[in-house]
Amino acid sequence: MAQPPVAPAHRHVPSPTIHLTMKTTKTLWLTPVQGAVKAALFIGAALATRAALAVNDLPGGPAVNQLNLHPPVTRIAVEQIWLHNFMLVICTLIFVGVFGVMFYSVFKHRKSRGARPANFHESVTVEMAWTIVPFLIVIGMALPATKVVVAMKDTTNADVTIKATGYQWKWGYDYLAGEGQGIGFVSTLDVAHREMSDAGKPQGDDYLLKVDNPLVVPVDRKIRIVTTAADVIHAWMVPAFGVKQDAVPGFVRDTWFRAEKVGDYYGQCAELCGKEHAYMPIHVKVLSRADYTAWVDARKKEMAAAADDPSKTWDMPALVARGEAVYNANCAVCHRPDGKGAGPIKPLDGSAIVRDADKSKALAIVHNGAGAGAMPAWKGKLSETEIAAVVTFAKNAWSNKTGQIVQPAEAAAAQ
Ligand code: HEC
Ligand SMILES: [Cu+2]
Repeated sequence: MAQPPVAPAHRHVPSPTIHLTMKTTKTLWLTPVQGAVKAALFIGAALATRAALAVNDLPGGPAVNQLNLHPPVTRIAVEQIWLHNFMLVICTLIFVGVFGVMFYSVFKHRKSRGARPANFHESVTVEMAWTIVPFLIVIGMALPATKVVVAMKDTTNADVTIKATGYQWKWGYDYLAGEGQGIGFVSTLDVAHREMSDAGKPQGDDYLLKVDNPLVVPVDRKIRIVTTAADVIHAWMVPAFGVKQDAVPGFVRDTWFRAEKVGDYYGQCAELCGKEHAYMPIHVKVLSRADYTAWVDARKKEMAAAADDPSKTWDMPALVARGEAVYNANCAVCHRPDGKGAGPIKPLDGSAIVRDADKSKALAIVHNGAGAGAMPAWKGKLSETEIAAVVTFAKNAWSNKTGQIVQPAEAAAAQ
């Protein structure tokens, strides 16, 4: 598969404001004078826009002038923040200690005061100390960090498993296991936000973070996210959950979270993936368990209705593909994957009934069965769309190249 050129991968998470300024700074590559004028204009404009834009904190997303990490909603995020502070304190103590001793020594023992260098080469005590002390500090940092990393990687016993596929430039979500299994959809940036961006007129607190279909998950349940990508490397990141996992084409990676609070949480693709990297946000909606069940039911009904609308007119490739899946799931046990059948099970490959231009012949057998029940009746067990699909498949598979297509409406009429 030809892949579009990708800029060198480095972690870069644009915030809405950074995105704005990046767009504008492009105009600064001009002559120095022009540049200075433009820069002055730009700063003025930026200040004016700042004043004009009434941006508020986005709960579950970025805050205005945010300095610290996001408020945590999972145990892992809490631990990460603790680790961050813990390391910061250790580093600060070392910094103050080392620079304190250094500056004190430089000042106290300077040459102008007649200091003479001491000689403590090959002091076993000092050498032992400066080997063992840093070693103990590193161990002291590595132990708690390892504990958290191991917990982050433990994706076992998930209640719901969802595959997140990165595309240029959107996310695909497929519920692979657990409540909601079978649900799948694509999540893209809200069109209005795209238009605001094109017009250079950002608005609202969720600018470039609003999607058409948010990922929906239940609260207090372990959600395993399996990441992969269809084109280039992306990364699935939701800071409030303390989750960031690369989505690599041809590979499967996983991560998990257990959100402890109902609400909306936002993230972005966190691996530079091309020109619209900033336009593939992540919106996770955490619902109560009851609301989640209701959402799953509604979504399933919608999907069933969309999938098997008996009045829908299909094209040949789509119907054959659907039919092949139906065949493999229901018919191949008896008629074999190659359509040759075996013993009393008549072959479909080359069958006169299957090839007959009168479509009702094959439809009648599939609807009602044959051979006194040896060939089961499928009416009611498969939808008319599935029956139309599998008959179309049989009519065009193997050596049966009839070119005939059976629409769901024809199958329904033939019952
Ligand atoms: C339990 C085994 C079994 C399964 C499952 C099965 N069939 Fe059959 N099928 C048979 C048998 C046995 C016959 C022959 C019946 C007879 O004696 O006329 C047959 C006959 C047929 C025929 C007529 C072939 C001919 O030339 O007479 C068609 C068409 C057909 N099956 C389609 C299907 C399709 C489509 C499915 C899946 C939706 C399917 N069958 C699933 C056992 C099965
Ligand atoms: Cu991406």
